Amino acid sequence: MKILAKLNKSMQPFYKISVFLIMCSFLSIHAQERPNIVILFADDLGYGDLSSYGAQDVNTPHIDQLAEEGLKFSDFQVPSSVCSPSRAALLTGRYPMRNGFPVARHTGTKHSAYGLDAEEITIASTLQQTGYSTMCIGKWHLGFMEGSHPMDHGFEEFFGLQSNWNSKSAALKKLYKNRTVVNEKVTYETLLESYTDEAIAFVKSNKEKPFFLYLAYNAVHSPILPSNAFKKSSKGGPYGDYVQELDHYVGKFTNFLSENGYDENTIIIFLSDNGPAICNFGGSAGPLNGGKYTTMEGGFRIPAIIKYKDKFATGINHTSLSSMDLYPTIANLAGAKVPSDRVIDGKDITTILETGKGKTPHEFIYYYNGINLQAVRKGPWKLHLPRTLEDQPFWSKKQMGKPFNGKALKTLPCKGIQTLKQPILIDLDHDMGELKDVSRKNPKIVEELLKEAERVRKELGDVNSVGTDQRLPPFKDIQVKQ
Ligand SMILES: [Ca+2]
Repeated sequence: MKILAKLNKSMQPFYKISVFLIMCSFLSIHAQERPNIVILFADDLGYGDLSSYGAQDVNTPHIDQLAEEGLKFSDFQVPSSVCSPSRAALLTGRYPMRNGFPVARHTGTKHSAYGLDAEEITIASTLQQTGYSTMCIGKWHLGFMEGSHPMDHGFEEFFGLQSNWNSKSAALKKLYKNRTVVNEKVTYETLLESYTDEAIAFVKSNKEKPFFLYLAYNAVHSPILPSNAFKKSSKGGPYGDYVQELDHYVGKFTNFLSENGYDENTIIIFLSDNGPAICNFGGSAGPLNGGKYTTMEGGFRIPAIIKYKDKFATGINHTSLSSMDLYPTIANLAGAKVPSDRVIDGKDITTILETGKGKTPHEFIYYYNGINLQAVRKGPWKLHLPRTLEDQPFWSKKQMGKPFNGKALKTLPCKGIQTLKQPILIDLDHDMGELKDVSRKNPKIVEELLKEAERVRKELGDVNSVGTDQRLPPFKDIQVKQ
């Protein structure tokens, strides 16, 4: 027995090394099986702002190439037409009314405790727990206090700004690496390049584990300040130049992935967080009406491209999908599970991505402006609901142009339909510009959508009611700025 014990003891290091090598081998194989995931999130980029989406005054060859090599979507929706709620929804897979982030965050004292709730679970948290390296680069805009910081929501690393860069705010010019300021007054025009270089460095540093990169570019949100190399590069003025600069850096990153053998095992997702700020800074929603700050299609329908070489379908896809679908889909592809203790509004669309076919998984789509439910959609039918100016969030309080006159929506103000006395029905299959009310010819559809509006109000809330599954922000008068 003594000899056996001695032998066993002498063999122990070999056993340990063997077990370690087997584990390494398993992890390596496992890492190869699970795809890397990259979300390239543009800011305020409109449905008509890319040449692959019909823009005439810009040239965006790199994003267009992604569209050529991947799936390009014609009806990809975000559940808010302003920055913060759209970001919160993408990361949690939940409507902003459900996840507690229905209005855009600003830096005033009213919003000092307003951040992505610590109880919310993000794509990054889920992937981190299943063995992914996770990084957030760029604009966060979901609160920077403890519990809301990107590193409190599953991102192992962060490089970027807490919100929108602003020349008049000391806090909004600080560039962070994780929780530390690395540049007190970062020059705005350097951000796109810095973010791209940081993204490449992150990928290079991850040899063993699969990675999840959320790269939230600040372009083409205001200020519209393209760097010198891109000034006058387009026919679209500074805005077009800025779009082209964004395209250049998307290309620098995607080319890096292709040239270094990452394509076969990396899913690249490109999309915008909301429609263009056409009232203020320009941009184009193409054939759609309205833009940022509105519940018109121009605010909610955004350019979106998904590429997974040889594994996903290619071409144009017309299915109604949502940015909230990304969470459960990515979780599925990564072999992870979404939480079962809460409603996830997004659906797993893996099969649609693989085949390029399939019906929308969303029976209804809800359009909230702040906490005001303004439209409900089923298939091609979109019912705009009655609303007053008082119902609007702070960014839509001021009347723009003439109110809707009840006859024809020929010249909508860039802020969409701000007031409405009677519901109007749009057939998006034949009228994606939302110009013609067809409610009189389709009373049953109107009735069904009104009924669904009442139902969802009870669940997610509205201006004058709190829903049964609505997380309330930590301040009163949610839609009032100060
Ligand atoms: Ca935005």
